[in-house]
Amino acid sequence: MVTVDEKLEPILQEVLRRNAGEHEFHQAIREVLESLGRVIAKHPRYLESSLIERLCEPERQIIFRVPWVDDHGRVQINRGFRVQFNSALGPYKGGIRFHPSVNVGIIKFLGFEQTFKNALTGMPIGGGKGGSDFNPRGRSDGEVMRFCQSFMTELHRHIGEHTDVPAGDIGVGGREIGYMFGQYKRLTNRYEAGVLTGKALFYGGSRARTEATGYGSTYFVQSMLATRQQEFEGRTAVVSGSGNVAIYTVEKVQSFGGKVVAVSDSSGYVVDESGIDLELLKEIKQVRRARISDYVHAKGEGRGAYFVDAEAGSIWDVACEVAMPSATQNELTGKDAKTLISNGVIAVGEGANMPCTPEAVRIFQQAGILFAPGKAANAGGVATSALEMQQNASRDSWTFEQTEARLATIMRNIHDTCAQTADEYGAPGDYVLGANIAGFVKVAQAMDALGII
Ligand code: NDP
Ligand code: 2IT
Repeated sequence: MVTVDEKLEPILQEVLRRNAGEHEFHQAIREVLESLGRVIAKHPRYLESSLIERLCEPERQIIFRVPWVDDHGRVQINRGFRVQFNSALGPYKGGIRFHPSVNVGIIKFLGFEQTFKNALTGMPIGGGKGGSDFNPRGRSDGEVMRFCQSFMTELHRHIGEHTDVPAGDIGVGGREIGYMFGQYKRLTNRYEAGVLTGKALFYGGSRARTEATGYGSTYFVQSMLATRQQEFEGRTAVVSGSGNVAIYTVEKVQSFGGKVVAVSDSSGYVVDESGIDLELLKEIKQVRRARISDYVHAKGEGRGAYFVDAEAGSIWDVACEVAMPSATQNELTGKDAKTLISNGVIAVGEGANMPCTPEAVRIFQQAGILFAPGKAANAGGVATSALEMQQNASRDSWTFEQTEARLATIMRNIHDTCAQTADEYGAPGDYVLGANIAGFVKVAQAMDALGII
């Protein structure tokens, strides 16, 4: 049973007290503090100057009203958030999430995780996250545009290429980034390409950014498998979700010779024993913006694909050797972990942020399953965002091959850093500990050097 070191326990208790009810934030903090006992034993100076307490407190939290008018002329009001968590290593950097479940605790957990993730990339970026409880599902393009414009009308005062650089996350893709960039440009009268990443190629986006998170998490799992002389070739995989991260995970796993047999959305999951048809998946999700069950109808009844409603079962009931949870937080429970293990899973790579519950992580690790935590495995997205910022700053545009090669190198380096750090701190193979410690040390060193700010 992992516990928090007794010297860190008061810090945890204070965070729980001061951020009451923010369960996801508590979960993320607890997981990192569980790893830091070994660091403070080796480097007690990190207990000085309340460095860890400062690291757990966002530098700035902005909450604002987002009023907009729907297609029926009715006024709608949402809540907008931007949590600027830590800027010791560079401007705040992290996505924007539009989902009805968004609240300040969720944005804080994401901003906290982002700080360590961004440090692991080795790029000069701090951590932040934003979003709104706006639900884009079923909204027209016009409604989404008006919402994005209203959201940016407030957000624009707080961001900038040297201040804070948002990007996409759940519910925010190329369309939303375009609307937000347009409004930022209009409000500031500046063509400041580096203020947002995830832009389309024709106005300053980077090749391979769209693919980067899913490709990156697949590269990470490939490196993990290689430590046991294993590979994707010939293995079955299950990828939850069917959004940006999931789709490009399916694409990369397939290119490595793996067979993805199931994908999902919040309504349920689809199993296709012959392997998910990637082009059909893209057509359903990216072009039609439809539900995953439509995959079965589009493929044709009796052609080996079937749909299971979310009420009737979990995607993790589907047998596989590699599991890549790529939808949302806490989507894979302890019970799911046990099912996956009894069905023969050998590796789990978190494409989403914190998709496995703490109990699930413990069960995988105790069973000796290769387990890649999200803050390491899904860092390819933000790393490629930083490459987009580089291209914007130099007014350059790299080829797909060049950009993907950089991504592959970055992912290999993150893998090796996590593995070596775990070795160094006496926990070989523990990528959770490796990622938390390596990320923490980078941020802590910078904070230490900058004085008490
Ligand atoms: P998308 O909006 O493109 O896709 C999200 C997918 O997850 C959809 O299939 C969605 O189903 C499903 N999903 C979302 N919320 C829930 C829920 N509460 N229950 C069940 N299913 C849900 O988002 P992304 O692919 O961009 O993000 C997926 C995950 O990856 C998130 O955790 C995000 O933070 C993380 N991530 C994203 C990065 C990026 O570059 N985009 C980078 C690093 C991490 P439905 O359509 O039915 O809601
Ligand atoms: O969680 C994440 O790393 C993202 N949503 C991507 C952030 C970014 O700035 O590209």
